[in-house]
Amino acid sequence: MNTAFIALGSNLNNPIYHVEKGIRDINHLLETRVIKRSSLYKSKPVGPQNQSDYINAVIKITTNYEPIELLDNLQSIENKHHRKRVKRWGPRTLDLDILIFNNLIINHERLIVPHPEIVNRDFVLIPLKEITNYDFIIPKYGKLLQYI
Ligand code: ROI
Repeated sequence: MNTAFIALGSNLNNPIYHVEKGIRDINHLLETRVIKRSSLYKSKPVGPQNQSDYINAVIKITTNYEPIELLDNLQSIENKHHRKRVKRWGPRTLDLDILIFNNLIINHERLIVPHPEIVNRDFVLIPLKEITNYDFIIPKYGKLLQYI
C-alpha cells in the first residue's frame, strides 16, 4: 500500500462543488481511500491575476496504484470535470496534482514528485500543514515548517 498527498484546486463554475466532488471521485478509485482531508481554502490566483480566486485543498490517500497509474486516474477525473487545457496557468474547473508519493523522488517525463512547486505555494503548504504533524518531512526538501 502506498501513501500519497494530492492537491486540489478550482476557480471555475462553482469551485467548492468541483473540489468536494473531486475528493469523492478520488475516494471511489479502485483500492484507493482518502484517509485525511484539509479544510477548503480560498486563495488569490498565483500566476496571471485576471482570473477568479481559487478554492484549494489537500488530501492524504492510500492507494495500490503506482505513480503513473495514479496520474492517469487523476487525469481522467479532471477530464470528467470538463477540464479544458486552454492555457498554461489559466482558470480551471479541477486541477489534481500529486504532491508526494511515499518517500519517492520521481523525474519522469509526465510526472515530477515531489511536486516541483510544493514549497513555493502557500495554497498547498497551508492545507498540507493542517493534515500532517509538526515534524512532517517533504521528501527532497526537508521539514515542511521551514517553508511556512
Ligand atoms: N493559484 C491558486 N491560488 N490556486 C491554485 O490552485 C492555482 N493553480 C494553478 C495556478 C494557475 C498556478 N495558480 C493557482 O495552476
